[in-house]
Amino acid sequence: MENLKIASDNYVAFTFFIGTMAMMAASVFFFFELNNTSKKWRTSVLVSGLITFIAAVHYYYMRGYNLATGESPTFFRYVDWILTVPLMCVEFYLITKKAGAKIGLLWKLIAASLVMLITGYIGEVIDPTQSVLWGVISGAAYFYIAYLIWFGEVAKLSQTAGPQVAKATRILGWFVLVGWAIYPLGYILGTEGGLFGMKLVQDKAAALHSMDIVYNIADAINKIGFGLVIYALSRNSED
Ligand SMILES: *C/C=C(C)/C=C/C=C(C)/C=C/C1=C(C)CCCC1(C)C
Repeated sequence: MENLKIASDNYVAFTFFIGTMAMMAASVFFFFELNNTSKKWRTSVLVSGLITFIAAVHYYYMRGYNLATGESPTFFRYVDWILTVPLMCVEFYLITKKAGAKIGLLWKLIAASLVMLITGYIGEVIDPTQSVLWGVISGAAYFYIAYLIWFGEVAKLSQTAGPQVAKATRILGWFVLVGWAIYPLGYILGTEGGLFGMKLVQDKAAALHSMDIVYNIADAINKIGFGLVIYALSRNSED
């Protein structure tokens, strides 16, 4: 049992614990607010709740895994991302749907996010000697998503969907551009043979631990904050 107790200086385990609680609380909030949400926005707020709920379940598991093994739960992070990131892409489709977004846009966003995450996993876990190549492919898919949101179809549709949707899309665009950029940075710093790889990182275990803390904080902002922007939109939009 000794190593299943969170030591007061174990910040990795502590942020996994706080992450679990925060994701759970956010899910309860989004689900309970569904009743007071207009029909037009109900699916969007529901998806916000699903994103934090899926994360809560993964965080609960990752917290236990990390305490029991002391290791970084890379595999379950990717499982969590592969379920939640496409759902975040679904949000962009849902909020621009009223302005005429086609189902093709939804598939483009989902496909790009899957390419980004699957190639990232290959580079991080399966084929780390080629991590630069896989990272570049993954990065290209990431920039494609950012492009669609900032300059492409999502941006154009959000302009015709009214000022509230346009504003929300811009804020969510910052989440994608800045909030999501934390993850490729972690990849670059932590992956063996990565751009800086072992040159910059002397102590791989310590690097993975600080990466976990950064990821845990980033996830809370990117998932709960993202959902709250959608929630605010559901309250502010006149129609
Ligand atoms: C809630 C979780 C989120 C928003 C996770 C997002 C993850 C990414 C944007 C990951 C991107 C990556 C690259 C762009 C290149 C290197 C490999 C990844 C998968 C870390």
